[in-house]
Amino acid sequence: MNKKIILSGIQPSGILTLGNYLGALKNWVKIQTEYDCKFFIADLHAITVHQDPSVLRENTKKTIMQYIACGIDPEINTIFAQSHVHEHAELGWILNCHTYMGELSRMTQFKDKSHKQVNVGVGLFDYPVLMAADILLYNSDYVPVGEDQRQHLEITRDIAQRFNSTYGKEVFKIPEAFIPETGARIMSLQDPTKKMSKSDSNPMGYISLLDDRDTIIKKFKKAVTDSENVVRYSDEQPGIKNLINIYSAITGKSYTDIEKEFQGVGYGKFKVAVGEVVADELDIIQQKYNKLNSPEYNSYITEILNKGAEEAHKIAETKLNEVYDAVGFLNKL
Ligand code: AQP
Repeated sequence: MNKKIILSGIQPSGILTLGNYLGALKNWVKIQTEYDCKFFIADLHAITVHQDPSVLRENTKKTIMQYIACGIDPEINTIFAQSHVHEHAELGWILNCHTYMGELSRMTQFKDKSHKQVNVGVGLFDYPVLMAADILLYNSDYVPVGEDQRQHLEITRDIAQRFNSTYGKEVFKIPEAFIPETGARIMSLQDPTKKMSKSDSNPMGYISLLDDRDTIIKKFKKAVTDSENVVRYSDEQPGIKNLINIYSAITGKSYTDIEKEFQGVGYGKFKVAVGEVVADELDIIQQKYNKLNSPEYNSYITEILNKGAEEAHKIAETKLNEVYDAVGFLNKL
């Protein structure tokens, strides 16, 4: 039986965070045997804000190693770098011609990210169209999306439906959101109203997957909370709610069990407990990562990328040909 197709990616715009892990990677590991998964490194997306070229190259390699260290199995999944499959950019252009300025202007991620830039690049505005191309190239059935990406999936569906009806052909499969069982939105440790981001200018706001134990505990100890001193899962206590979410996502314990476990215990002890479970889980990932990061694994990583790009290209090429045909481009003979 054909497995349903899932596509997802992460930008190599820094070292991955606990947010990327709990919101994406940990869930990908759970679904990787049940679905036909394409996991890519979104390097074309990363340059929507300026990246230092040598850092980007390093981070791209590190991102693949982090995928594998987190448990993504290269034997059963297609893992590739987005820029290695040129059809992403090409389909992006075609879809640009089927997307309205007004639609893109409503995207909240653009509004949030453009505020942080002095000169706002067109790529940042156009990001959702490239994301639509990523998804539609592979006939994806499902796309795992957090709350932050839901709007982008909606616009992908709109563009795909518009394209199909314009040309009177079912060229694109209409993808659905895949809502993971767990994986709350992880917030910044310094401002629990903002999501945890790898490009945060304050490293105290995020836990990097490669932070050492002492740094992890220190960051949790300094996490911004409130003065209630009661471990309770409530919107009025966003800092504590975030820590409970993290503790729950790592241990699998329910919010009420966590509230009971830390009843009458001050925030100090709770924060250290959260830091400890996170450090334990990341320690296992870091051991695998360090092994992959040694020179003897260099060619292994290159092989995974080459194989992934080849597999992805085959599917993407077929879809792009269908698209070129639908819009009326002359066949190259
Ligand atoms: N804080 C988060 N909580 C839960 N899930 C998160 N994801 C990212 N941050 C959190 C999930 O990770 C996947 C994609 O990450 P991305 O790097 O491609 O884009 P992003 O969401 O913009 O991540 P960052 O870390 O905030 O990157 P920068 O700082 O470069 O913009 C998605 O599945 C997302 O839901």
